[in-house]
Amino acid sequence: MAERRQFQDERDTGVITQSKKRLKPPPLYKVLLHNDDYTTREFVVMILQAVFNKSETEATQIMLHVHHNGVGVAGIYPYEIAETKAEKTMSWARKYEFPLRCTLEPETDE
Ligand code: TYC
Repeated sequence: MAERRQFQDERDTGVITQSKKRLKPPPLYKVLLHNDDYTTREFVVMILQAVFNKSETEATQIMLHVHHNGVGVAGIYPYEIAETKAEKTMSWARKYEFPLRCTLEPETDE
């Protein structure tokens, strides 16, 4: 019992020390949506709402930005979340046979 307690205490101390020393904000990635001539505007707006949790107004603004500028930011997240959202987007697009492209770009403070 005493041994187990000691182990527990040591482990807890280790964790606290580690987080104090090493906890840094995770590097962030932009999820970019690319324009094309075939994916419908409605589909892009749906993706922005369903995958990137945007309101209809915000989703429409982002879609139009991509339509006019060729590329735009759907959202900014830690790597694994960005990757999952990009995969979900491409998987939906493939299912509906749209050529919509979604890529990641490291976020750098400008
Ligand atoms: N250009 C498409 C059209 O006119 C709409 C579109 C917007 C497609 C954004 C892709 O990422 C995109 N139907």
